[in-house]
Amino acid sequence: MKTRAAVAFEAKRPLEIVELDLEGPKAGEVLVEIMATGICHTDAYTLDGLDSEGIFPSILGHEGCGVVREVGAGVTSVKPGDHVIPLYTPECRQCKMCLSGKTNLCSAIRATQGQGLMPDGTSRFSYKGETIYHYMGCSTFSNFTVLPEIAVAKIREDAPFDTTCYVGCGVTTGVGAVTNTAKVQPGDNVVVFGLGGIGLNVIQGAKLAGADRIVGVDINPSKEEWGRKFGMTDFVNPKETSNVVEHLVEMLDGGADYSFDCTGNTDVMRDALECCHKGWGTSIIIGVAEAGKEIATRPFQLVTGRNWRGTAFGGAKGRTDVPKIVDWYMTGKIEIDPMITHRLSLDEINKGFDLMHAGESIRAVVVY
Ligand code: NAD
Ligand code: AHE
Ligand code: ZN
Repeated sequence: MKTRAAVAFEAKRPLEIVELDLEGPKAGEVLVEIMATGICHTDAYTLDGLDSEGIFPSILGHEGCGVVREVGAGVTSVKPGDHVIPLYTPECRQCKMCLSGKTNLCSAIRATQGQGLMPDGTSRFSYKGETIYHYMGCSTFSNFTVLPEIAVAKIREDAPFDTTCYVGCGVTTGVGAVTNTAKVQPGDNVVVFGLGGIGLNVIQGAKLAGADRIVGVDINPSKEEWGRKFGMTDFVNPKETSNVVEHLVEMLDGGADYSFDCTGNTDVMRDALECCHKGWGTSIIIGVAEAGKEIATRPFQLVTGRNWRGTAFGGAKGRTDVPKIVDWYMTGKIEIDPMITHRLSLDEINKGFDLMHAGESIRAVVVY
């Protein structure tokens, strides 16, 4: 079949909207009509050539929501008409990682996913006979995409596509980092670095968990108002303080119980660790750093009881947890609507990247 898609033909070049060929689903796969997709900073990072796994030409996008239109042989968990969210972290429930009970990092198809291919080692997309690669196993910047059955979460049908797509990455990552990874407890003090599409969801997760002080840190002063909307109690602009770590440690009587990096900047990651409370403070890395970047601190920071951890997709097990997060949204436990700042057509998708880089959007969503 044919599908319209925004193709990343090369790094650092705007996406091009073209009509592609898409092969139907093979055994264990499903064809999904994507109804809406968010633009996450990770898409920009890959398009900017900063991803060590970046492959071109490819179809980016990993924060979508849509409807199953066809299923391949042997598919039993979803059927045509089901509403689904594609999962860049699938959940096979059979691999060592899934069975460990210790992680959401399913390993069933990670190797081929990282090569831009379906689990059988081939791509379903082509343009003028040339292979176009998949991205993060999702490729939601295509109106139709093919996904392995283990990489879709079935969700309720009354959830609107143009907001619920955000659960496919940003909402689950931010809220899950607090509830699944850090397991923030009532009364804990939290510091969030970077108040964008992920950081604001960390803030709303921290509020949900009953955190006491929720301190937001951002170099963009317009983010103060955004943070306060979702439960931030204090704001710090690092440009207005000579030493942000000392400032935070003093402000929180010794430091944060939990801090979160939502910037992808390795210098910020160091500050996030070092503003944690001696003896127990834990810093969670969410931000994705440029290829070749490394983190550093004095080992003494860890010797004296601070902990450094990371999280992917907020520690969520996609097929199990994503439908629950959609329920949280639909019942008002968490908010999404105010964070969807822009709705665009597929033809306008490059504007969504510009808005993100200018710090003007929280989430720009492409509605097909
Ligand atoms: P975004 O562009 O919406 O937000 C980034 C925010 O960080 C902005 O508000 C910006 O002003 C702020 N910022 C930039 N430099 C800063 C600095 N030096 N100090 C303080 N604040 C600073 O991006 P996003 O969509 O929220 O994504 C944030 C990061 O999380 C990205 O690196 C993205 O790739 C990553 N991410 C990781 C996961 C995961 O599973 N681990 C999931 C989604 C996104
Ligand atoms: N490809 C990069 C790593 C990118 C990365 O860490 N991705 C996160 C999700 S970001 C979503 O916006 C993730 O899930 N990581 C776990 C995994 O298995 O990829 C690189 O450095 O090579
Ligand atoms: Zn993302």
